[in-house]
Amino acid sequence: MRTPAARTRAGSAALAATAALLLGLAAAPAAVAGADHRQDATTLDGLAHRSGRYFGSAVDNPELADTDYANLLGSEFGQTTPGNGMKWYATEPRRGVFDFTAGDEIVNYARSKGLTVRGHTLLWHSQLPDWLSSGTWSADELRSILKNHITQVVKHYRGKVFAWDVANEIMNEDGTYRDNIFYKTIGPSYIADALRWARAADPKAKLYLNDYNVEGTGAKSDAYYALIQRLKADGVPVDGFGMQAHLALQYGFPYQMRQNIQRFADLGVDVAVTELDIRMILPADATRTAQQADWYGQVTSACLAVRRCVGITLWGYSDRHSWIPAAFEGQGAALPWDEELRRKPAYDAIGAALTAAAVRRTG
Ligand code: G2I
Repeated sequence: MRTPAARTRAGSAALAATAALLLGLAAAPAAVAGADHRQDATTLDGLAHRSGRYFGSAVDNPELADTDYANLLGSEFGQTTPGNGMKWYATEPRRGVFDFTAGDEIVNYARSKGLTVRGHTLLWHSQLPDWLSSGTWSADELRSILKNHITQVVKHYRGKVFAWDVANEIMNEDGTYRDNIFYKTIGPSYIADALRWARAADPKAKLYLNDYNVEGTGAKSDAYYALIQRLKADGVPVDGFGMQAHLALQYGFPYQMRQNIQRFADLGVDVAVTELDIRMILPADATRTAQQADWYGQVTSACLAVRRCVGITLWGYSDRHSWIPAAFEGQGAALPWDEELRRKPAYDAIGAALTAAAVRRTG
């Protein structure tokens, strides 16, 4: 539950007033005891909800101890994704020995704040436990290890996680399969099997393939398009395509993002923007910050233009906690909130795009 004080954070009023004006409301909806942020037009998630979408942010376990950060996460967003807590190294650190501590902590936090949870991720080439990546496995052994992992993790979170990134980053840039341990040992059938095992463990969770550099049309997104088409034709349970959207100003906006989202939707799957951030070469200046805001607005509009684009998740919402400076030297300032948790122009651009879509929907 949110306190009235949390609902009247500085700066909310301007966005709320714009939203209320555009929506023809006399004022932003009053804080009603028991109402959640999905009804609150002063938050990004509340605005997204008016178009039937969620707006979320990833969170890593240590960040929950940052109270200001955790509180804002809980009040502004309607969805979260554990940044690391549900990965294989965390959930099955020893073969057959499962540890759900980190994932549970985020699920419990999310429940206490009324946020939904996307599960990330059941299989990936990175952050595997040593016992798995350094072992030598036959195809049958690895298949059974993968089946057990997926079954245990998905069952544990049944009813608590509404969507899973079942397979993460399984393609190369040129559209060939990534040579991960599963592909090398089992061959491409591991993808369909993983989806089937996840479905068996939780028939209600939405099952996604998820990757980066697939936001625009190109060889990599073409490969996913063909793969999802084949999986569907074979009756394999695939429900969604996750576009991570780790964008960088210096590389240009993804080519035909809206059309690309639309073609996946036309295949009969949901699309989600799952890990959005827009980095730049530092230092951030007014021009770059303005361009970044424009891009945040464009991504939001591209998603909201397609009915089956179900929501947007930032990969962390503030520059205070971001993976980027450690991964890309000299780059950063990628999120809509700065290190002091102050809103940047990107925040208003997202709000404006969400508001415009809500007006189109109600108008
Ligand atoms: O790399 C950005 C994301 C790309 N898509 C898949 C995501 O799962 C991935 O997330 C990031 C996390 O946000 C980082 O926090 O994945 C990284 C690993 O590739 C995570 O970084 C690692 C650090 O490299 C480790 O040094 C650290 O021990 O996080 C670990 C746990 O804090």
